Amino acid sequence: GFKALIFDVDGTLADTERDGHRPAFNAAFAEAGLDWVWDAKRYGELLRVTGGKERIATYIAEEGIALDPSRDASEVIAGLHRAKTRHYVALLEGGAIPLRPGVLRLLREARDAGVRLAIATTTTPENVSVLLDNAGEPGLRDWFEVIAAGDVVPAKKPAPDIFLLALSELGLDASDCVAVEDSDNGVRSALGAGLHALLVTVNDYTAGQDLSDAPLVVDHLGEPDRPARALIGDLGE
Ligand code: XBP
Ligand code: MG
Repeated sequence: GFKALIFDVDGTLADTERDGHRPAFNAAFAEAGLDWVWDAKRYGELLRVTGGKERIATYIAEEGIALDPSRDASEVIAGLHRAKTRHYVALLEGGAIPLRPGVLRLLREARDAGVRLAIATTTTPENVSVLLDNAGEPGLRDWFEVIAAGDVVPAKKPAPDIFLLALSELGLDASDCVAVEDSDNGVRSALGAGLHALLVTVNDYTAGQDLSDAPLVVDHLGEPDRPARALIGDLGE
């Protein structure tokens, strides 16, 4: 049987993008005195770029925004991004974003069955901690043996690096693991790492993406008549 589940975070464990990351970016821009506002639609376009700093850099380039030439652009972006993380953490500490339906059940069933749990995400490590610590299940963060997150690898998704790191920290082969993702970038990353047992649970931002390379795509993990365990059975266990 499968020995571990490796989860993406944003869009998979929780719908963090539209009402979590997006307003946090906007708050950071406003705080810096910038008139940049990312509405839900524009943010959806910008989501094709993973990583908050990378997303800000893409926006600046696409809008043709001229930054203060006396300051290093990557420093400016890093400063905005630090502020964004601060706003995001504050928002989630207030319990703004719950886990998606079925997620906690799947985690609990896997854990009870001795299946190991890991995370492979593009997001900043603090963002993972604050989500798990405010999900209504005390100690949830410790259920995850491996949390691979953010800038610890040279290339973010769709590159396979972060899944490869999670696999190496687990000490498992890709064929022993199931990946759970929500997006086209995540699918490319997981498949690139050799994770062919791949469950995709779409959300409003990713439902229209080309996910045809994924073996199993569902709307959410919460179908009462079809528990997540049965879905994973469909992946060939
Ligand atoms: C998630 C992301 C992240 C978040 C913001 O992608 O792209 O950038 O939007 O995180 P995935 P940071 O779910 O494919 O890992 O601002 O902390 O980078
Ligand atoms: Mg995601």
